[in-house]
Amino acid sequence: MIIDLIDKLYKTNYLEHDELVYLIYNMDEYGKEYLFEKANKIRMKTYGSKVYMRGLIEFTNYCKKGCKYCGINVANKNIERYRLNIEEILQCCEIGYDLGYRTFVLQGGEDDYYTDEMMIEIIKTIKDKYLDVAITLSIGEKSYESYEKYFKAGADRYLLRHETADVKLFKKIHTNSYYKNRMKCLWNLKKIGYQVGAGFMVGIPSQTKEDLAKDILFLKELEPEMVGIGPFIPHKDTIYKDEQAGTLEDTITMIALTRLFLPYSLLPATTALGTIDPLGREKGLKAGANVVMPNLSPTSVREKYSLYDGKICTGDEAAECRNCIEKRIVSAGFSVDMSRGDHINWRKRY
Ligand code: MET
Repeated sequence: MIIDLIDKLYKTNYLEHDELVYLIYNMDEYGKEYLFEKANKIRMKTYGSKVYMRGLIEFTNYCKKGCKYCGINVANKNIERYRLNIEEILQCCEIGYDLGYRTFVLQGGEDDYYTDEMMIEIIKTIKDKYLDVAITLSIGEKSYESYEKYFKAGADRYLLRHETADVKLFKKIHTNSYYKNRMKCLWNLKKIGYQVGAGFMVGIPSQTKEDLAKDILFLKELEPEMVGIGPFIPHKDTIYKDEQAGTLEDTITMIALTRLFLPYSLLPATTALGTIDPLGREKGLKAGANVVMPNLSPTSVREKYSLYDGKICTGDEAAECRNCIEKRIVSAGFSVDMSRGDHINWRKRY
């Protein structure tokens, strides 16, 4: 029965809610092997064996939000806060560009120190200097107007994980962030013309299989160009410090299902996946992922960007990160692609 469902999903890129819940509930070892094989096959048809590289710049760990699972939430007094200025951000880009990166992901907490004018200056300066790079922003919930200004300044993509598509669970794990607004932001980003990244955590305390089915069906409706799926990992300074992390198996099962629902999506094998298992990212790639996001942040701040415990690569220089991940990609049977790596159906706007 589950094999039939996987075959149906492979053929039609869709399952009804009840079918998907049934599939997740009844997934066994054999079913997973079959699912990963199918997900890999679809990825081979759409993007081939290429793995797209994104250089991640974590430019501020100040945040006004109180996401209860997150190590840099506003209530955490135990971490040292930092901000990179425009020169420091540009320096990360320079190192990254020389290493071959053509996408820079500017990520940070929700930090009003960076006004729209400052963000626009940062975006414009990078785009003026490097004509062939894409800029991805990941700076949380903003107004339509702000998103539009960043887009006009040259930002190409925006990552805003929905975290969970279940409104009750969303409410439970956030304080001053609201499901409705998060969703509105995602639809606004699409409307403006960004390549949009949504995504969710797997293994959030009290999350059910129905919740996970909702996540995937929400993605199918939104049709984002990118989907970040990672395990929940507890952080020592949060109320979830003693909770279990999400598992590798559950996370890669969700990646594979997402690949089958959204064949053309760009799916990262996340750093969090590499944190819960030494070969987590490789296993993610084999289950249908096709993006990795090595860190370009200065090593002096990496420890401080502690979203969850045990984060890997905090000691590595950017060049080391590039080499290490390249070896891993190749050893898993894939090839590194350093181009901008836009979504396959994306039309250039210039
Ligand atoms: N603060 C942003 C968000 O809420 C970026 C990720 S959190 C470090 O989406």
